[in-house]
Amino acid sequence: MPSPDQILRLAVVGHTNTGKTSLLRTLTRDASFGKVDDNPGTTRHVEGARLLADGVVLVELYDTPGMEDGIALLDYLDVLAPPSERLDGPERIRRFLQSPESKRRYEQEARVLQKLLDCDAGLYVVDVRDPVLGKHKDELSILASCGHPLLPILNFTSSPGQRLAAWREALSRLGLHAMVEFDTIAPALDGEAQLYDKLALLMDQHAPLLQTLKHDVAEQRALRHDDALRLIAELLIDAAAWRMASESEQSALDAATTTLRRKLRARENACIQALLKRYNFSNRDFPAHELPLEGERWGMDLFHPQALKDVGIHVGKGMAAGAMAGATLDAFTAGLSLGTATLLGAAAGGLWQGADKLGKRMLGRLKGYQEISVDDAVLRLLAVRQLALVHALEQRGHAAQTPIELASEDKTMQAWQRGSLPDELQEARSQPQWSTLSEDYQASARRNEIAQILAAKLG
Ligand SMILES: Nc1nc2c(ncn2[C@@H]2O[C@H](COP(=O)(O)OP(=O)(O)OP(=O)(O)O)[C@@H](O)[C@H]2O)c(=O)[nH]1
Ligand SMILES: [Mg+2]
Repeated sequence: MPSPDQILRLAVVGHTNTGKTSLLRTLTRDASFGKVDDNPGTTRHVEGARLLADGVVLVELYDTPGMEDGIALLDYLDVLAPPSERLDGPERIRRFLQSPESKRRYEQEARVLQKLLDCDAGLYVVDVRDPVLGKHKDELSILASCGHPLLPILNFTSSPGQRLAAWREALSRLGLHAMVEFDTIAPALDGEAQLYDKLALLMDQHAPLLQTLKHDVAEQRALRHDDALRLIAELLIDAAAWRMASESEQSALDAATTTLRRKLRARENACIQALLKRYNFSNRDFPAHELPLEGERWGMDLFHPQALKDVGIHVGKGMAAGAMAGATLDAFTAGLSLGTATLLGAAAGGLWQGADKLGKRMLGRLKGYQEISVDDAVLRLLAVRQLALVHALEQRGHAAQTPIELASEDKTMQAWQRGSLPDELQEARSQPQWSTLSEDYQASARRNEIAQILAAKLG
């Protein structure tokens, strides 16, 4: 475990309202960190957070209040410590921190400068939509006086109206040549890696620690991805394997279909919750799925033809809206891929090993039963929707405020929109006991193996 002096301490600084608190949220994957708001002056005090790898604290990050009036502060510093005195940067800042104005007019700025002095380096957050003004230059020159490396973080790079080139030039003129584009709402997949690499260039004594952090971030990302695909594979197996027996009268079939839909919606919801949790997001990030029954968001309902069309799945006649939409009716075979006649004959002769589970009374009435299972189109919808969700979660920074919108034009999703369903799902179809939705659910090595293969195919 590194001793406290081996922990890298970073102050997140910058003009007010540039996304400093947002950066902390995204780097810590914690959407509840601090307070984020459209108005300037939101953060009033320094607040810390930690970055860990393997349970070991590597970095302490400090959120600070925004700088507001760099021009006036620089003038004040020139009065307090005139150039003729030849004080160096940190000496000038220390003199300011002992001055009465540091407790009054410049209280916010004093908190920032004190924190930056205490830290090893600063991350200077820039809103690249802002024009480069004198106040920015003055505040940068004050921050640079603290004598620590400053890495500019160019934020809002995915927003329209940016002045990236102007900022790059202005920063270089102030001697800041290393900088990194990092949009806190939609960071590039390798955004953190770039940030830690650039930082390592500025402070080579901390390079090994930053390497460790960078590798851990990549490893965690890969683990999350694998876990997510496994969650989806489990959902698909549960859905594909599931078979419900129903008497053949229409009213019984309708009732069974209603049950099938209700339970499958709940099962999809459980998968969505698990995915959100795995990526450290919450229902607030994806409210669209919360109204899966009738109502204005019918487009999200698993069994509504519109939901299929929305994600590019061809809707056959069977999926026309109606009482049985989304369910497939079969002669009763308990999922075995035997001809019905063979099965019924075997069952009547007591040879079929599933007979015990069904009970003697039922056996006599086998012919009067039908099986309901989940339609292929619904399996496709389940797959496409979860894949689209994972895609969105992987692109999303924890600073994001607007709800997730699913898009379904990814390559992996295309295979699920058209093409044949994977063999693994066909196999699951004939194994009703593989569905955790079934009362007869049984864990098995083969199911586990199939889930693994399916997860790999989803990737
Ligand atoms: N579109 C977009 N919005 C962002 C981005 N970063 C921050 N915001 C928004 O900008 C506003 C300010 O973000 P904060 O994180 O509160 O900024 P801050 O620098 O901590 O602000 P103060 O504490 O007031 O100095 C919020 O409404 C954020 O949601 C970004 O990369 N893209
Ligand atoms: Mg803030």
